[in-house]
Amino acid sequence: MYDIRHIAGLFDLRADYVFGAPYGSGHINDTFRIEVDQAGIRTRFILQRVNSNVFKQPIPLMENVKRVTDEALRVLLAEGCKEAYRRTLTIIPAKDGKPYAQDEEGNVWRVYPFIERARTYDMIENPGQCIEVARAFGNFQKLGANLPGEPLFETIPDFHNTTKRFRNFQNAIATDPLGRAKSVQKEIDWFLAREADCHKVVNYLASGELPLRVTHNDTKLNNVMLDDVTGGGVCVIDLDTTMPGSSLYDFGDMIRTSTSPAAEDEKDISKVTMRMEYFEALAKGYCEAATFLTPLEKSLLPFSGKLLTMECGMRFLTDYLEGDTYFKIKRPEHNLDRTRTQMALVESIEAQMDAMMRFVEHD
Ligand code: ADP
Ligand code: GN1
Ligand code: MG
Repeated sequence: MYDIRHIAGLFDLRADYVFGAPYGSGHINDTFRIEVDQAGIRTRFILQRVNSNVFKQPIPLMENVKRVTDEALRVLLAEGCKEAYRRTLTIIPAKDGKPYAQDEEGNVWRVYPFIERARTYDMIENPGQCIEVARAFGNFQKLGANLPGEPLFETIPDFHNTTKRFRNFQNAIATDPLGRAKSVQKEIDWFLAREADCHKVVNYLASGELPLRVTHNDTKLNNVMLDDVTGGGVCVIDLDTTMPGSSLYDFGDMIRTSTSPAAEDEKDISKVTMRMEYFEALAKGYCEAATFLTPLEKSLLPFSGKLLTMECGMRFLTDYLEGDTYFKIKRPEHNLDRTRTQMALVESIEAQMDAMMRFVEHD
Protein backbone atom coordinates (compact mmCIF):
# COMPACT_ATOMS: atom_id res chain seq x y z
CA MET A 1 0.00 0.00 0.00
CA TYR A 2 2.90 2.36 0.75
CA ASP A 3 6.30 2.46 -0.93
CA ILE A 4 8.26 1.88 2.26
CA ARG A 5 11.66 1.99 0.57
CA HIS A 6 10.83 5.41 -0.86
CA ILE A 7 9.46 6.73 2.45
CA ALA A 8 12.47 5.43 4.40
CA GLY A 9 14.58 7.33 1.86
CA LEU A 10 13.08 10.61 3.08
CA PHE A 11 14.92 10.18 6.42
CA ASP A 12 18.54 10.85 7.29
CA LEU A 13 19.39 7.20 7.93
CA ARG A 14 22.82 7.26 6.21
CA ALA A 15 22.26 3.65 5.29
CA ASP A 16 21.13 1.38 2.47
CA TYR A 17 17.55 0.17 2.67
CA VAL A 18 17.25 -3.60 2.92
CA PHE A 19 13.76 -4.58 4.00
CA GLY A 20 10.49 -3.32 5.50
CA ALA A 21 7.36 -5.06 6.86
CA PRO A 22 4.28 -4.18 8.94
CA TYR A 23 4.92 -4.53 12.65
CA GLY A 24 3.15 -4.64 16.03
CA SER A 25 -0.46 -4.82 17.17
CA GLY A 26 -1.35 -1.16 17.78
CA HIS A 27 -4.89 -0.09 16.91
CA ILE A 28 -4.04 3.33 15.48
CA ASN A 29 -0.88 4.04 13.48
CA ASP A 30 0.60 2.15 10.54
CA THR A 31 3.82 0.75 11.96
CA PHE A 32 6.66 -0.83 9.95
CA ARG A 33 9.91 -2.41 11.00
CA ILE A 34 12.65 -1.54 8.56
CA GLU A 35 16.13 -2.92 8.23
CA VAL A 36 18.99 -0.96 6.75
CA ASP A 37 22.67 -1.55 6.19
CA GLN A 38 24.77 1.12 7.86
CA ALA A 39 28.23 0.78 6.40
CA GLY A 40 28.09 -2.98 6.86
CA ILE A 41 26.02 -3.26 10.05
CA ARG A 42 22.35 -4.29 9.89
CA THR A 43 20.27 -1.84 11.93
CA ARG A 44 16.54 -1.75 12.53
CA PHE A 45 14.23 1.22 12.79
CA ILE A 46 10.53 1.77 13.36
CA LEU A 47 8.85 3.71 10.57
CA GLN A 48 5.33 4.95 11.31
CA ARG A 49 2.59 6.76 9.48
CA VAL A 50 0.73 8.96 11.94
CA ASN A 51 -2.98 8.18 11.62
CA SER A 52 -4.39 11.50 10.46
CA ASN A 53 -7.98 10.29 10.78
CA VAL A 54 -7.36 10.05 14.53
CA PHE A 55 -4.77 12.83 14.89
CA LYS A 56 -6.10 15.76 12.90
CA GLN A 57 -2.95 17.84 13.38
CA PRO A 58 0.02 15.50 13.01
CA ILE A 59 2.63 18.24 12.73
CA PRO A 60 2.01 19.90 16.13
CA LEU A 61 1.77 16.34 17.44
CA MET A 62 5.29 15.65 16.18
CA GLU A 63 6.47 18.87 17.80
CA ASN A 64 5.10 17.54 21.13
CA VAL A 65 6.91 14.23 20.63
CA LYS A 66 10.13 16.07 19.83
CA ARG A 67 9.88 18.19 23.00
CA VAL A 68 9.06 15.24 25.23
CA THR A 69 11.78 12.96 23.83
CA ASP A 70 14.41 15.73 23.86
CA GLU A 71 13.65 16.36 27.52
CA ALA A 72 13.78 12.65 28.37
CA LEU A 73 17.14 12.31 26.64
CA ARG A 74 18.50 15.41 28.37
CA VAL A 75 17.53 14.07 31.81
CA LEU A 76 18.90 10.58 31.10
CA LEU A 77 22.22 11.96 29.88
CA ALA A 78 22.46 14.32 32.85
CA GLU A 79 21.91 11.34 35.16
CA GLY A 80 24.80 9.55 33.43
CA CYS A 81 22.59 6.81 31.98
CA LYS A 82 24.76 4.46 29.91
CA GLU A 83 22.00 3.51 27.50
CA ALA A 84 20.06 6.74 27.25
CA TYR A 85 19.14 6.06 23.59
CA ARG A 86 17.45 2.81 24.60
CA ARG A 87 15.59 4.34 27.53
CA THR A 88 13.66 6.90 25.53
CA LEU A 89 12.39 7.13 21.99
CA THR A 90 14.46 9.57 19.96
CA ILE A 91 13.43 11.04 16.64
CA ILE A 92 15.51 10.36 13.54
CA PRO A 93 15.15 13.56 11.49
CA ALA A 94 14.10 13.68 7.88
CA LYS A 95 16.67 14.75 5.30
CA ASP A 96 15.34 18.32 5.52
CA GLY A 97 15.98 18.35 9.29
CA LYS A 98 12.33 18.18 10.33
CA PRO A 99 11.25 15.62 12.97
CA TYR A 100 8.93 14.04 10.39
CA ALA A 101 8.61 13.64 6.62
CA GLN A 102 5.57 14.02 4.38
CA ASP A 103 4.93 11.80 1.38
CA GLU A 104 3.29 12.92 -1.86
CA GLU A 105 -0.21 12.30 -0.41
CA GLY A 106 0.53 14.49 2.61
CA ASN A 107 0.87 11.56 5.06
CA VAL A 108 3.12 12.35 8.01
CA TRP A 109 5.82 9.74 8.72
CA ARG A 110 8.41 9.42 11.47
CA VAL A 111 11.33 7.16 12.30
CA TYR A 112 12.52 5.94 15.70
CA PRO A 113 15.43 3.65 16.46
CA PHE A 114 14.15 0.12 17.03
CA ILE A 115 14.52 -0.57 20.75
CA GLU A 116 16.45 -3.85 20.73
CA ARG A 117 16.56 -6.66 23.31
CA ALA A 118 13.19 -5.60 24.69
CA ARG A 119 9.59 -6.22 23.72
CA THR A 120 6.02 -5.22 24.32
CA TYR A 121 3.36 -7.61 25.62
CA ASP A 122 -0.28 -7.75 24.58
CA MET A 123 -1.02 -9.83 27.67
CA ILE A 124 0.53 -9.55 31.10
CA GLU A 125 2.40 -12.63 32.29
CA ASN A 126 3.08 -12.06 36.00
CA PRO A 127 2.64 -9.42 38.73
CA GLY A 128 6.36 -8.57 38.60
CA GLN A 129 5.73 -7.07 35.17
CA CYS A 130 3.03 -4.84 36.69
CA ILE A 131 5.57 -3.27 39.02
CA GLU A 132 7.86 -2.51 36.07
CA VAL A 133 5.07 -1.16 33.87
CA ALA A 134 3.70 1.09 36.61
CA ARG A 135 7.16 2.35 37.53
CA ALA A 136 7.97 3.13 33.91
CA PHE A 137 4.82 5.16 33.37
CA GLY A 138 5.17 6.81 36.80
CA ASN A 139 8.72 7.90 35.94
CA PHE A 140 7.52 9.13 32.56
CA GLN A 141 5.01 11.40 34.35
CA LYS A 142 7.74 12.70 36.62
CA LEU A 143 9.66 13.78 33.57
CA GLY A 144 6.66 15.72 32.28
CA ALA A 145 6.42 17.65 35.53
CA ASN A 146 9.59 19.55 34.62
CA LEU A 147 9.00 19.99 30.90
CA PRO A 148 10.03 23.55 30.05
CA GLY A 149 7.96 25.89 27.90
CA GLU A 150 4.31 26.13 26.93
CA PRO A 151 1.80 23.39 27.80
CA LEU A 152 1.85 20.57 25.28
CA PHE A 153 -0.48 20.72 22.31
CA GLU A 154 -3.73 18.77 22.84
CA THR A 155 -3.39 16.17 20.08
CA ILE A 156 -6.93 14.85 20.59
CA PRO A 157 -9.07 17.42 22.38
CA ASP A 158 -11.07 15.99 25.31
CA PHE A 159 -9.42 12.60 24.80
CA HIS A 160 -10.38 11.32 28.27
CA ASN A 161 -13.27 13.68 28.91
CA THR A 162 -15.72 10.95 29.85
CA THR A 163 -18.62 13.40 29.99
CA LYS A 164 -18.03 14.21 26.29
CA ARG A 165 -17.37 10.54 25.51
CA PHE A 166 -20.76 9.75 27.05
CA ARG A 167 -22.44 12.43 24.89
CA ASN A 168 -20.75 11.02 21.76
CA PHE A 169 -22.02 7.58 22.72
CA GLN A 170 -25.59 8.89 23.14
CA ASN A 171 -25.24 10.59 19.79
CA ALA A 172 -24.15 7.37 18.08
CA ILE A 173 -27.16 5.57 19.59
CA ALA A 174 -29.49 8.32 18.34
CA THR A 175 -28.09 8.45 14.80
CA ASP A 176 -27.41 4.70 14.54
CA PRO A 177 -26.16 5.00 10.93
CA LEU A 178 -25.91 1.22 10.35
CA GLY A 179 -29.01 0.18 12.26
CA ARG A 180 -26.89 -1.77 14.73
CA ALA A 181 -28.28 -0.29 17.96
CA LYS A 182 -31.20 -2.70 18.42
CA SER A 183 -28.89 -5.72 18.30
CA VAL A 184 -26.75 -4.33 21.15
CA GLN A 185 -29.46 -2.88 23.38
CA LYS A 186 -28.26 -4.88 26.38
CA GLU A 187 -24.75 -3.42 26.07
CA ILE A 188 -26.14 0.09 25.47
CA ASP A 189 -28.29 -0.07 28.62
CA TRP A 190 -25.34 -1.33 30.64
CA PHE A 191 -23.31 1.81 29.79
CA LEU A 192 -26.28 4.18 30.16
CA ALA A 193 -26.81 2.87 33.70
CA ARG A 194 -23.28 4.00 34.62
CA GLU A 195 -23.53 7.61 33.44
CA ALA A 196 -22.87 9.15 36.89
CA ASP A 197 -19.38 7.60 37.03
CA CYS A 198 -18.46 9.32 33.76
CA HIS A 199 -18.68 12.80 35.30
CA LYS A 200 -16.72 12.25 38.48
CA VAL A 201 -13.09 12.89 37.44
CA VAL A 202 -14.11 15.51 34.86
CA ASN A 203 -15.88 17.45 37.63
CA TYR A 204 -12.95 17.20 40.03
CA LEU A 205 -10.63 18.54 37.30
CA ALA A 206 -13.03 21.38 36.53
CA SER A 207 -13.24 22.38 40.20
CA GLY A 208 -9.47 22.24 40.60
CA GLU A 209 -9.67 19.48 43.21
CA LEU A 210 -7.66 17.24 40.88
CA PRO A 211 -4.56 18.68 39.16
CA LEU A 212 -3.76 18.55 35.46
CA ARG A 213 -0.36 16.99 34.81
CA VAL A 214 1.60 15.99 31.73
CA THR A 215 0.39 12.44 31.24
CA HIS A 216 0.87 9.75 28.61
CA ASN A 217 -2.84 9.04 28.24
CA ASP A 218 -2.43 5.71 26.47
CA THR A 219 -0.69 3.56 29.07
CA LYS A 220 -1.82 0.25 27.71
CA LEU A 221 0.51 -2.62 28.41
CA ASN A 222 1.85 -2.79 24.87
CA ASN A 223 3.00 0.82 25.01
CA VAL A 224 5.93 0.03 27.29
CA MET A 225 8.91 -2.12 26.40
CA LEU A 226 10.33 -4.59 28.93
CA ASP A 227 13.89 -5.89 28.79
CA ASP A 228 14.25 -9.41 27.32
CA VAL A 229 16.80 -10.45 29.94
CA THR A 230 15.95 -8.60 33.16
CA GLY A 231 12.23 -8.02 32.51
CA GLY A 232 12.72 -4.44 33.71
CA GLY A 233 10.93 -1.46 32.13
CA VAL A 234 13.11 -0.04 29.34
CA CYS A 235 11.20 2.51 27.34
CA VAL A 236 7.75 4.09 27.22
CA ILE A 237 6.54 4.31 23.61
CA ASP A 238 3.51 5.57 21.65
CA LEU A 239 3.78 9.19 22.76
CA ASP A 240 1.08 10.62 20.46
CA THR A 241 -1.33 11.37 23.29
CA THR A 242 1.21 12.79 25.75
CA MET A 243 -0.46 16.02 26.81
CA PRO A 244 -2.17 17.59 29.82
CA GLY A 245 -4.29 15.01 31.65
CA SER A 246 -4.97 13.37 34.99
CA SER A 247 -2.65 10.83 36.61
CA LEU A 248 -5.82 8.76 36.98
CA TYR A 249 -6.09 8.34 33.22
CA ASP A 250 -2.68 6.74 33.17
CA PHE A 251 -3.16 4.54 36.20
CA GLY A 252 -6.65 3.51 35.11
CA ASP A 253 -5.49 2.26 31.73
CA MET A 254 -2.76 0.23 33.43
CA ILE A 255 -5.47 -1.52 35.47
CA ARG A 256 -7.50 -2.04 32.30
CA THR A 257 -4.68 -3.66 30.37
CA SER A 258 -2.47 -5.30 33.01
CA THR A 259 -4.69 -7.08 35.51
CA SER A 260 -6.83 -9.45 33.44
CA PRO A 261 -5.63 -12.80 32.05
CA ALA A 262 -7.86 -12.36 28.99
CA ALA A 263 -7.04 -10.50 25.79
CA GLU A 264 -8.82 -7.24 25.06
CA ASP A 265 -10.76 -9.03 22.30
CA GLU A 266 -11.30 -12.39 24.04
CA LYS A 267 -14.62 -13.94 23.00
CA ASP A 268 -15.01 -16.03 26.15
CA ILE A 269 -15.72 -13.29 28.66
CA SER A 270 -15.78 -15.76 31.55
CA LYS A 271 -11.98 -15.49 31.36
CA VAL A 272 -12.02 -11.76 32.15
CA THR A 273 -11.22 -10.83 35.72
CA MET A 274 -9.37 -8.14 37.66
CA ARG A 275 -6.71 -10.02 39.63
CA MET A 276 -6.02 -8.40 42.99
CA GLU A 277 -2.39 -9.49 43.07
CA TYR A 278 -1.79 -7.66 39.80
CA PHE A 279 -3.59 -4.56 41.00
CA GLU A 280 -1.54 -4.57 44.18
CA ALA A 281 1.67 -4.76 42.13
CA LEU A 282 0.55 -1.88 39.90
CA ALA A 283 -0.33 0.28 42.92
CA LYS A 284 3.02 -0.48 44.53
CA GLY A 285 5.11 0.29 41.42
CA TYR A 286 3.13 3.41 40.61
CA CYS A 287 3.08 4.92 44.10
CA GLU A 288 6.83 4.34 44.42
CA ALA A 289 7.52 6.35 41.27
CA ALA A 290 4.66 8.86 41.36
CA THR A 291 5.67 10.49 44.63
CA PHE A 292 3.74 13.62 43.67
CA LEU A 293 0.22 12.13 44.03
CA THR A 294 -2.25 14.04 46.22
CA PRO A 295 -4.46 12.20 48.75
CA LEU A 296 -7.46 12.62 46.44
CA GLU A 297 -5.57 11.15 43.48
CA LYS A 298 -4.49 8.19 45.63
CA SER A 299 -7.99 7.57 46.88
CA LEU A 300 -9.29 7.46 43.30
CA LEU A 301 -6.70 4.98 41.98
CA PRO A 302 -9.06 1.95 42.27
CA PHE A 303 -11.93 3.93 40.70
CA SER A 304 -9.66 4.98 37.83
CA GLY A 305 -9.53 1.34 36.66
CA LYS A 306 -13.29 1.23 36.49
CA LEU A 307 -13.49 4.60 34.75
CA LEU A 308 -10.89 3.96 32.05
CA THR A 309 -12.21 0.46 31.34
CA MET A 310 -15.74 1.84 31.06
CA GLU A 311 -14.54 4.67 28.83
CA CYS A 312 -12.71 2.28 26.54
CA GLY A 313 -15.68 -0.08 26.35
CA MET A 314 -17.95 2.86 25.53
CA ARG A 315 -15.51 3.97 22.81
CA PHE A 316 -15.45 0.47 21.28
CA LEU A 317 -19.26 0.34 21.31
CA THR A 318 -19.53 3.85 19.87
CA ASP A 319 -17.14 2.82 17.08
CA TYR A 320 -19.19 -0.33 16.45
CA LEU A 321 -22.37 1.76 16.17
CA GLU A 322 -20.63 4.25 13.87
CA GLY A 323 -19.36 1.54 11.53
CA ASP A 324 -15.84 0.79 12.83
CA THR A 325 -14.17 3.93 11.55
CA TYR A 326 -11.71 4.57 14.41
CA PHE A 327 -10.09 1.40 15.79
CA LYS A 328 -8.46 -1.06 13.41
CA ILE A 329 -10.55 -4.23 13.26
CA LYS A 330 -9.67 -7.71 12.02
CA ARG A 331 -13.18 -9.25 12.04
CA PRO A 332 -16.73 -7.86 11.66
CA GLU A 333 -17.70 -7.84 15.36
CA HIS A 334 -14.24 -7.10 16.68
CA ASN A 335 -15.28 -3.87 18.42
CA LEU A 336 -18.26 -5.64 19.96
CA ASP A 337 -16.06 -8.40 21.39
CA ARG A 338 -13.79 -5.69 22.76
CA THR A 339 -16.79 -3.90 24.30
CA ARG A 340 -17.88 -7.05 26.11
CA THR A 341 -14.49 -7.75 27.67
CA GLN A 342 -14.41 -4.20 29.01
CA MET A 343 -17.90 -4.61 30.51
CA ALA A 344 -16.85 -7.84 32.21
CA LEU A 345 -13.72 -6.21 33.57
CA VAL A 346 -15.71 -3.26 34.96
CA GLU A 347 -18.04 -5.70 36.71
CA SER A 348 -15.06 -7.51 38.20
CA ILE A 349 -13.60 -4.22 39.42
CA GLU A 350 -16.96 -3.15 40.88
CA ALA A 351 -17.17 -6.40 42.82
CA GLN A 352 -13.70 -5.87 44.31
CA MET A 353 -13.68 -2.12 44.85
CA ASP A 354 -13.65 -2.27 48.66
CA ALA A 355 -10.72 -4.68 48.69
CA MET A 356 -8.83 -2.54 46.13
CA MET A 357 -9.19 0.49 48.39
CA ARG A 358 -7.16 -1.29 51.05
CA PHE A 359 -4.06 -1.22 48.84
CA VAL A 360 -3.91 2.54 48.36
CA GLU A 361 -2.99 4.99 51.04
CA HIS A 362 -5.57 7.72 51.40
CA ASP A 363 -7.11 9.97 54.02
P1 ADP B 1 -0.14 2.46 17.86
O1 ADP B 1 -0.49 3.87 18.18
O2 ADP B 1 -0.75 1.98 16.61
O3 ADP B 1 -0.41 1.57 19.04
P2 ADP B 1 2.69 2.21 18.61
O4 ADP B 1 3.56 3.40 18.57
O5 ADP B 1 2.27 1.74 19.95
O6 ADP B 1 1.45 2.44 17.62
O7 ADP B 1 3.49 1.04 17.86
C1 ADP B 1 2.90 -0.24 17.63
C2 ADP B 1 3.80 -1.34 18.16
O8 ADP B 1 5.08 -1.27 17.48
C3 ADP B 1 4.14 -1.24 19.65
O9 ADP B 1 3.16 -1.87 20.47
C4 ADP B 1 5.49 -1.94 19.71
O10 ADP B 1 5.34 -3.34 19.80
C5 ADP B 1 6.13 -1.61 18.36
N1 ADP B 1 7.06 -0.45 18.47
C6 ADP B 1 6.74 0.86 18.38
N2 ADP B 1 7.83 1.64 18.51
C7 ADP B 1 8.89 0.79 18.70
C8 ADP B 1 10.31 0.97 18.87
N3 ADP B 1 10.87 2.18 18.84
N4 ADP B 1 11.09 -0.13 18.99
C9 ADP B 1 10.54 -1.38 18.96
N5 ADP B 1 9.21 -1.62 18.81
C10 ADP B 1 8.40 -0.55 18.68
C1 GN1 C 1 -5.58 2.71 21.10
O1 GN1 C 1 -2.75 3.30 19.86
P1 GN1 C 1 -2.97 2.14 20.78
O2 GN1 C 1 -3.32 0.87 20.07
O3 GN1 C 1 -1.85 2.01 21.74
C2 GN1 C 1 -6.19 4.02 21.57
C3 GN1 C 1 -6.34 4.00 23.08
C4 GN1 C 1 -7.22 2.83 23.49
C5 GN1 C 1 -6.61 1.56 22.95
C6 GN1 C 1 -7.51 0.37 23.19
C7 GN1 C 1 -4.97 7.30 20.20
O4 GN1 C 1 -4.27 2.55 21.65
O5 GN1 C 1 -6.92 5.21 23.53
O6 GN1 C 1 -7.33 2.76 24.89
O7 GN1 C 1 -6.39 1.64 21.51
N1 GN1 C 1 -5.34 5.13 21.15
C8 GN1 C 1 -5.90 6.24 20.61
O8 GN1 C 1 -6.80 -0.79 22.97
O9 GN1 C 1 -7.11 6.37 20.45
MG1 MG D 1 0.41 1.59 20.89
